[in-house]
Amino acid sequence: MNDTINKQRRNLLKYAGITTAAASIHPNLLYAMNLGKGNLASPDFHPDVEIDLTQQVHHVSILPGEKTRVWKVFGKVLKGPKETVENHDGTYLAPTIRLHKGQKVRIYLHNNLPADSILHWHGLHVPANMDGNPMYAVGNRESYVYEFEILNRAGTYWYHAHTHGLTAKQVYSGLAGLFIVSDDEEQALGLPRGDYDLPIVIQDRSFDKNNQLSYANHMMQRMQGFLGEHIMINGRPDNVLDVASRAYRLRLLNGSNSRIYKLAWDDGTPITVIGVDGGLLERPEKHPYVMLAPAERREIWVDFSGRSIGSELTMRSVPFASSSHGMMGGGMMGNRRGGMMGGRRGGMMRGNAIPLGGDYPVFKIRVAKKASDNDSLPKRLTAINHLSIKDAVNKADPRRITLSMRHMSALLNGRSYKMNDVRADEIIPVNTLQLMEFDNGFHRGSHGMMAMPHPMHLHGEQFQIVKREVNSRSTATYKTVSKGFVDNGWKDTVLVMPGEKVTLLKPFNDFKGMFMYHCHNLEHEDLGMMRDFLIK
Ligand SMILES: [Cu+2]
Repeated sequence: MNDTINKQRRNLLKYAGITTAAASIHPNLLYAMNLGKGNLASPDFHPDVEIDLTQQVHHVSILPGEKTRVWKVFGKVLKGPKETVENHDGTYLAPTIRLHKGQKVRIYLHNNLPADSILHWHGLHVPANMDGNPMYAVGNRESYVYEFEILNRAGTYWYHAHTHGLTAKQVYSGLAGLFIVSDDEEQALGLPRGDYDLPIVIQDRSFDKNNQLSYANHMMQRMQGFLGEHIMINGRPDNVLDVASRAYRLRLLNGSNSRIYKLAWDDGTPITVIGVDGGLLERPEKHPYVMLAPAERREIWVDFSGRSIGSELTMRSVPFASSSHGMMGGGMMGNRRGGMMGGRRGGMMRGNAIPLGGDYPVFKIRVAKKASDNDSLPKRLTAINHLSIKDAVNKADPRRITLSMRHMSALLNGRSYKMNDVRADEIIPVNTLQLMEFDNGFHRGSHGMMAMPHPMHLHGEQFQIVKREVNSRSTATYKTVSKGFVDNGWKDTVLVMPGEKVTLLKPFNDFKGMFMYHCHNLEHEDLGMMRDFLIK
């Protein structure tokens, strides 16, 4: 057994890029690894559910004509309810995993791809060595065994590749899927179920003339983030969803690499939000539109019972500005698909890429049949334990994380990502509540071509947003998006606009080790806009 553990240790050190000798002078590293779990199944862990996920190259029919080469995750239930894994044929989209709070799950990840890879369970509160840190990437024909208990409340979570320097490309190729958690409280609410509980994964992709996914990787694209030509829903280009004339629960995930959506129903119906990243809100909220940044989720309630059979309703992304002088570059000129080039600020014409902040349809709902029953929207959805600044151990001295972009790099507190490079200000005592700030040019004043929105994600437990502040230079930009933030629930990703500072409260309970924080514009992440916290 010791030999096995030592072998794992050596392998992990190898992935971490350092020698065993060097590790002795990096006590944090060994601390973080919690060795003995991870690569192998533990005999002491008794799973309720066992899942096999195999990643491999696959060819699927997405567009008419030639098949598209994708990186596909195939899921299989080895133990537990068959409905735990739902595979999606004919798309790059990874299987949907459905688990219940309190279940213990073991997931065998088999990597048959011609690259190193590792999966991260986005939004889930799991031990550090189960979190998919890039240091745990496994190579071709290697496996990683995850074992954890579902501690999260019911919600729409997801999972995706988190491989060092390759996250954007791997997610784009198909390594991302939904991870839906239920719990008893949520099940008792009487929200729409089954066919009426509809996940909607929104992504953008570009295809070349042979139907192959195209992902250019030039510096300008990396600085702005990838923007595709087609909006895909659940991995498919046919964005029409047939519904019955009744209430639905729509679970929206923005699984795009960098595209931010400003979603609004085209007939002016307000959007009724019932949940965000970390599950249900206390009560439903109506917004004229909602912002959905990469990695964010919104659960919305929509009742089609008053609509006639055959009627349609379209969810559009409507114009917004994405930089302080970006009213044009941001697409406020009413850019449409295939119309004038947006992204002047990006400086590059990228074929028919839909501009960020443009005006375009995302998906269409068609009321196709009459429903015989309906659900009614509960006035109160759940109780949320509101965190309080007075309970933060650093209430007088928030941890500030500044976001910046310089020539060829994207930085957090002026630093670029490096594996096992924890600095003094990145060490956090376990079981503490921390007051934190993401500062996107709020203090220095936002100007220059590098002022961009950044969807910031913290691994580990969900956090709560305390306040948003914006500097005077950026208020015009800000007004085009501010009614679309839903800041009342539990969050794991927050969109920080140019010139903005977001203050939040984040608990770091239960698990020690390395937990990442990074921009979820995946091109920014791969460009270095990522760091680790060491919880100890
Ligand atoms: Cu970013």
